[in-house]
Amino acid sequence: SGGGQVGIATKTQAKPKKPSQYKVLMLNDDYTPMEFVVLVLKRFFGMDLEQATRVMLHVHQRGVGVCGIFTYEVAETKVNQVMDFAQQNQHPLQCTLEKA
Ligand code: TYC
Repeated sequence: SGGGQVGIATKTQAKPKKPSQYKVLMLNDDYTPMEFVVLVLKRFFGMDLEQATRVMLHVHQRGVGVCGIFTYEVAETKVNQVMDFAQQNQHPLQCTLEKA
């Protein structure tokens, strides 16, 4: 009938940490056609024509711009897809990752 010391569980669950986020950056160059960059932004980043045009012009004018922010795995996949697609079409377009 009771009396015995009953321990209270105090160990908490290890916190699942939120995955780090990475920016996918598009870099300007002098040769890739503007329409190709717009196509890339629509195809791989789900932008509509208006968004894609705005981001493309930003990169064209400023040299670099953010295509989106993703987990590392997704960001790496996007970069590879863009680089493969640019190479297939013989454009020097460059895309890279940066920790957000
Ligand atoms: N500067 C290119 C041109 O004048 C257009 C361009 C925009 C290229 C954005 C790359 O990420 C880029 N044709």
